Amino acid sequence: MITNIVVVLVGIGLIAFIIWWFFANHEQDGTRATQMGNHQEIEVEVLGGYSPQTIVLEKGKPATIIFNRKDPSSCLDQVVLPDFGVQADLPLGEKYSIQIEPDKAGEFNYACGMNMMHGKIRVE
Ligand SMILES: [Cu+2]
Repeated sequence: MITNIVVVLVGIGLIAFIIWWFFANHEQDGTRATQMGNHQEIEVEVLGGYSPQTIVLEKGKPATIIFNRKDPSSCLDQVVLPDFGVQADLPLGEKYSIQIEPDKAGEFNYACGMNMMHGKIRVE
């Protein structure tokens, strides 16, 4: 009986920790693209999701996002950036660059082909 209660409490603790971890990650400010004159560039690792989850681009400067797909799951074999009219197949184990023109400030979500994994682009 006591053992059961302990197991339940440990379970609740673990779940609370996972939820906290999940939301803590979401609150990150985002990673800024590297500025190279009139161009900017940032790499996003594709492994169980998108990392960094939020990338920050400077408005009005052409940007290259380099997706580095390390995840063999077919869930992540496609990336869709609806606000930028991009839909791309990501080769496994290779870097794949897409070019976008972030000419509007704001937050833009992108996702895998099934809309299950999400990343965010903040333009400022
Ligand atoms: Cu998916």
